Amino acid sequence: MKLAKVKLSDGTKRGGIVENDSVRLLDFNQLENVRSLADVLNAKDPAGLAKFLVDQSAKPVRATEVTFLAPIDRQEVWAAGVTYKRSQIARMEESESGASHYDKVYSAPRPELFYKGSASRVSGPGEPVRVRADSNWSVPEPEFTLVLNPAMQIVGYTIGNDMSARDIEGENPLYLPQAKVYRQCCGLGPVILLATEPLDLAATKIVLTIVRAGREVFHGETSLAQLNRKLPELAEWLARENEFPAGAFLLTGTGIIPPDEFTLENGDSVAIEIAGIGTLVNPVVKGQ
Ligand code: DO4
Ligand code: MG
Repeated sequence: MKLAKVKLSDGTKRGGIVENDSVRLLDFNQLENVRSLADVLNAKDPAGLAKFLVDQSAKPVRATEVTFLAPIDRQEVWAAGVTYKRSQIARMEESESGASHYDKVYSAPRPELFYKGSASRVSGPGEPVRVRADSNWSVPEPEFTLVLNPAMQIVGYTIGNDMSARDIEGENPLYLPQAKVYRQCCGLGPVILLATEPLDLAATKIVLTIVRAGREVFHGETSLAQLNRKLPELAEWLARENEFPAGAFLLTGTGIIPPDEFTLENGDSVAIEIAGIGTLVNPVVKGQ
């Protein structure tokens, strides 16, 4: 089952179950303790609860007639890094002083995990993601993203874009928070696929396409089979000595990095497709 947050043509925001090309709207006024998509995700049986909440008085709406919003409420967003060989190599190349750190973290038992933001820094489908005005080398990072409940169980999957300033991170690894966390630094959406079926890692393809002035300027592909960590392992490390009362999103790292001469420009369009989930498309803005 796929769940989403949508905005209707009259401006109202609703939860929904996405089925093929239509959305069945949810009514969050039926249960006192279920008022948001996060409340559904954090329940014992998200799929059963979502079915119960379907608004029987509303007809399904066409997916093309609603705006999909970032499927986040009060959860924190975190990210894992250097979880694919491609990322390890690229990081070692971009950082003279920090190369050995990336090498070590790729194979160390403890993964790299960093805080990426809260809902205020997240862009939903169609909303801009940002290149920092003080960066001249920035890329999108297309990442399979775990949706975790407060018990840190994996309840769903979505698409994440970990926007990254490679020049700032490369200058000094201690600048990582500035390279990674700023306004509009993260894309999420368009839907959450509930984790009810086992995942076929090799079939879970991740495709990144970047379009500039109508022309494709980058295309890259990988799959979850290339991920050097187990998904539950990443969730377990994030949960250590930590509490997430509202749950969390965990981006699991990038396996696609454009060539070193590539940087995003104002007006580019970034599309990330993950098999089984959908496609997250965001325009790029760069401040002056
Ligand atoms: O070490 C820096 C960040 C790595 C990262 O974001 C990734 O590999 O996806
Ligand atoms: Mg990343």
